Amino acid sequence: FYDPNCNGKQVMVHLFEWKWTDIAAECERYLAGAGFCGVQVSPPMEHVILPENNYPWWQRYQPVSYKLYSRSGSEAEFIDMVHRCNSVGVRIYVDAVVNHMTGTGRSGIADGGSSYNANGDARDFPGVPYSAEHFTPRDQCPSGDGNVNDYSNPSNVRNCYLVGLTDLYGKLDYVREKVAGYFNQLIQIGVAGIRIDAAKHMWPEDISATLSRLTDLPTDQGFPAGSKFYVFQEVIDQNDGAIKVDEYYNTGYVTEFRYCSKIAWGIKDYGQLSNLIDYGWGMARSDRAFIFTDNHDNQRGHGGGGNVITHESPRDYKQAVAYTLAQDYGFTRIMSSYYFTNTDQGPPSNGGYSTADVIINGDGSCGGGWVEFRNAVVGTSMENYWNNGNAVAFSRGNKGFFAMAKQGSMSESLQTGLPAGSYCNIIDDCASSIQVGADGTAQISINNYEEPILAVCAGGCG
Ligand code: LAG
Ligand code: CA
Repeated sequence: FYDPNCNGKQVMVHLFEWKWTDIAAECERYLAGAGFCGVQVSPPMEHVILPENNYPWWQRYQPVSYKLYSRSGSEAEFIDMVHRCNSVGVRIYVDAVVNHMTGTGRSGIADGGSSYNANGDARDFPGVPYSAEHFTPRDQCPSGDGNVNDYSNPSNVRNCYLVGLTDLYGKLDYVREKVAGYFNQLIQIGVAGIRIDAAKHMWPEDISATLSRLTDLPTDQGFPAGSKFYVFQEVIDQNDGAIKVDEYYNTGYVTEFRYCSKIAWGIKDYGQLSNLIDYGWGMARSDRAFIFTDNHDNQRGHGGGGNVITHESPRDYKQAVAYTLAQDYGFTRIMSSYYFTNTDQGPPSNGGYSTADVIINGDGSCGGGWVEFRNAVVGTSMENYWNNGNAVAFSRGNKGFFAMAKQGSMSESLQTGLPAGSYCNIIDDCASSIQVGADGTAQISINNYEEPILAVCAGGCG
């Protein structure tokens, strides 16, 4: 569960709420050439539809069945996307919502045609099918109202209803079989892995028992024989409760939310960048840490929110994402979302429920240089680390060098770790370059307020 199945590439992008047809085109148009490992897609299963809330993005976190029919498109469109992305070497990772089904008190018919009823004691999801006996019995949940409300007690966190969502009883073979059936269906199509939503609210042994039922990835979609599903688990551990990321190491990577806080502090105060990764604070080991500057929840103040840097402060955001991709910790994901003024707002629409097409500007902007840098320096560690509180620089072995200046300018003679020669800066498309002398040092100058960053690779990054 630890190999993302993309030939050693290092960066995933979350195309939040994008439609399958748009993602397929994006794989072919841009992501393949820019060196992306793959795409995290929004939950593809059938979900509730909530006109009364103006079709919020979070309706997709309330499953009705595992039929592949969602706001992003039909099953046929999903399969076409996976196949087209695989054929240009870009993998698809599904956001898997399997801790729960819909909220209590909800009933109706979803877009794929399946009915659901979670009114009162009813727990009817005939599209799977699940019924009342497949949900966590009330006596297993130690909270007064049946909802999660005590993060110091694992039984409360894992057996009670998360924000009123009907909690699947993952102990049952029947539930494990159904969830594994969903995953095996994805595998057969050629999906390379999953994010397990709300994994913190699931028992690690239930996840493990479910994953033990999975088949290998299909060779006809370009996976070497014996390839396994890649798994990253959403565990929000901010040292604020009983559940720790290391309980989930046996079943894959874990989301490291402390990194979001750390990089935000580091960009505010460059001095902090020197101790970004704090194992004493419980941060996940590097080969289990799944990291990001922000995610779909915390950029909206959902999922507990937090002090994170988002697109709302573009200059800081560029620095945070650049640093994240240049340093050597964890597996990285970047975020591509949509503009919003309200934290519940769904994606741009054609009116009502129908999601608008993504429009690609003529210049195709959004530089791929960072992804290429991270791929080019894979397997090297950070060396020659230098930080004066206003500017920071380091090498990645003898393959790459990175520098960033908080105020927009710096000029310093630094050890680059690179062989002698001239290297061009990927950030300004090689308009500037550095000259490395026989002793490995170079004069590092930055003069760019908006993008105060420099990165070079031995042999070029691309
Ligand atoms: C997650 N990780 O553990 C997702 O990343 C997060 O986006 C999901 O919550 C959550 N778990 C459940 O999958 C989102 C929204 C919630 C929303 C929920 C279900 O952040 O606000 O809850 O999805 O759609 C909504 C209402 C609640 C209501 C609940 C049940 O906001 O007030 O109680 O639905 O009806
Ligand atoms: Ca649970």
